[in-house]
Amino acid sequence: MKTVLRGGFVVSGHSSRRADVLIDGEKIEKVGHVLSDAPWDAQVVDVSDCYLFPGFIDAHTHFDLDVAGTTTADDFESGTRAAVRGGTTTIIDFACPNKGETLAHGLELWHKKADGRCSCDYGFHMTIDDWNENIERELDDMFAAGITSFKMYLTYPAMLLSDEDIYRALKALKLRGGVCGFHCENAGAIDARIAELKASGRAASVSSHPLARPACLEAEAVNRVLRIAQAVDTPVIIVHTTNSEALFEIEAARKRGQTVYAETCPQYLLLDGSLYYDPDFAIASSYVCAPPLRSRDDAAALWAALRRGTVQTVSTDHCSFTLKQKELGRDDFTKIPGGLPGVETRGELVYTAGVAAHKISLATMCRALSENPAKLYGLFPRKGVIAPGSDADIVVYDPKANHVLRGAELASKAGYTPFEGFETVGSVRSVYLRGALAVDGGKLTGDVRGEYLHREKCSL
Ligand code: DUC
Ligand code: ZN
Repeated sequence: MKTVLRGGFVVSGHSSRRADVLIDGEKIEKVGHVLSDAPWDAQVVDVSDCYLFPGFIDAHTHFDLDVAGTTTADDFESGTRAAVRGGTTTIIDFACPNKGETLAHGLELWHKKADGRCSCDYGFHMTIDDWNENIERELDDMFAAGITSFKMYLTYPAMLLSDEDIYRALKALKLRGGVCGFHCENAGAIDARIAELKASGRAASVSSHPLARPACLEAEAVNRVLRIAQAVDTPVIIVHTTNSEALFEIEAARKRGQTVYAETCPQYLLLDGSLYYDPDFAIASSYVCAPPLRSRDDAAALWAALRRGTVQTVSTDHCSFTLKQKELGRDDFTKIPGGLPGVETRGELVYTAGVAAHKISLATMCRALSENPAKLYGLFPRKGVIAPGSDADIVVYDPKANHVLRGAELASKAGYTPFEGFETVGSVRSVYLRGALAVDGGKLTGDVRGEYLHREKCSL
């Protein structure tokens, strides 16, 4: 079955141009003036005045994850339904074995959680939260299983690695051509500040959360990881970058010749830390995530960094909890499960606050949401571009179909959105996943299945 998307603007990482797209089965066959090449029975879909983006890739999700004695509201079923509804045709989730478990066990567990349940294509990064010779040996199996990217944490006792282990793990990854993302926050100083805040009677206050985790302690951890990476002489990825001090460290490393990739998320671009001071616990706690939301100046610095390419990707860190789950921390801010829903709203938020507000170009949005994650995580050119031979993963974005975001109307099981009442410029009209219509008129068709993606090495 062939389909022609007729009359839209095809967006790429460097330009956008009016062109038709001919889809044959799961693949894109031609981009340009294609009607003369299409068979008489091809389905012609009018997408005039819409932007056609390569399917968005969200390289940072946490579905079906146990956190702080509870489990995320979204599993792979609801999480990927939410994803595809928002134009995300590929997610990469973090497989997460516990300390003491093998990577193979973590991978098997994540396949059990995801396989047969996904509405978009999916892959896994592997979390390294322990380091020894056995884990090093297992890395080869991970590459054979299509896992070429990893993650390490500089915070959280359950995940934390020592500088020595980070150094050794980075060396082992370098040998194999893997890339690693880092959650950068200084664990020890944060623990000390939590103890101080509790001792001063601020345990029940949500505003203690950002006070415990200031920007400088993120920047310290960014600097430490980058210096360790410098010693190993290997590229690294700084995930969910939130502030200008961290950006300063990233740019300093680039100036001395290091390859550093940086990610940020819509919540750090659009929201700010004043939300933690809302007197209503339900509202304030709904924004708790780590690292926390920062200042408006930091958000402005992130937009500028995205513009000049210091930040290359915008993912979501989707890690959703209901407001009831956030209640777990009513008396102790450290027990509020950390994380925000976001996988469903990223495209519309970045288009509205970025492109329509003239902060970034369409091409920059395309690079940050599609092309760069595809290259960074070994999916390009199968994903991340609308070109002959690529998967027909296409977002049809109607820039005139404004609407208001309402948590109650979203597919995520979080039941709320941190962007409640936000007026979008335009919306995701339809989404094709490998040529099949997954979203039609903003609604899930329900009959498209995602596949596991065996990823290659980084090509960014
Ligand atoms: N931060 C969060 O807020 N949630 C999940 C993991 C993380 O790093
Ligand atoms: Zn995360």
